Amino acid sequence: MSDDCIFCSIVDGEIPARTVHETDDVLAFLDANPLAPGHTLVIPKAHAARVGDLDADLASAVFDTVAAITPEIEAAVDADGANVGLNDGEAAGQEVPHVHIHAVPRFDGDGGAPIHAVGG
Ligand code: IU
Repeated sequence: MSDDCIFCSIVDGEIPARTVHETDDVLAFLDANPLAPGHTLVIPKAHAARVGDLDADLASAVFDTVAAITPEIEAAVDADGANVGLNDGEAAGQEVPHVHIHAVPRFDGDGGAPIHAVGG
């Protein structure tokens, strides 16, 4: 828990969020400003600002959750794919300094950009 961290407040239930999936170590919830229906954030419950702050076990747990739920999210919103990505550091567009992986459902012909086009 880190004071003044909005995602820690979500983990603690002080700020409401729509939980998609939860384990002892990981929480997945719907993004408050979704880029697409079903846009989900997957976070470690323990505070870690940057991806390099995660120990190996927690990094595995976070990615295991991403791998498990992304197909389920796609099915739930009838998507054709998903962008799965992480902005690491302010320079990379990280707005909330608590590690989070985005799973953004994508739809054939939706006109969005793939991750490799971000900033390009
Ligand atoms: P970023 O990778 O740090 O730029 O993404 C932050 C995301 O957190 C962004 O998609 C916001 O919509 C989302 N978010 C949220 O879901 N709930 C909040 O209270 C806040 C941000 I602040």
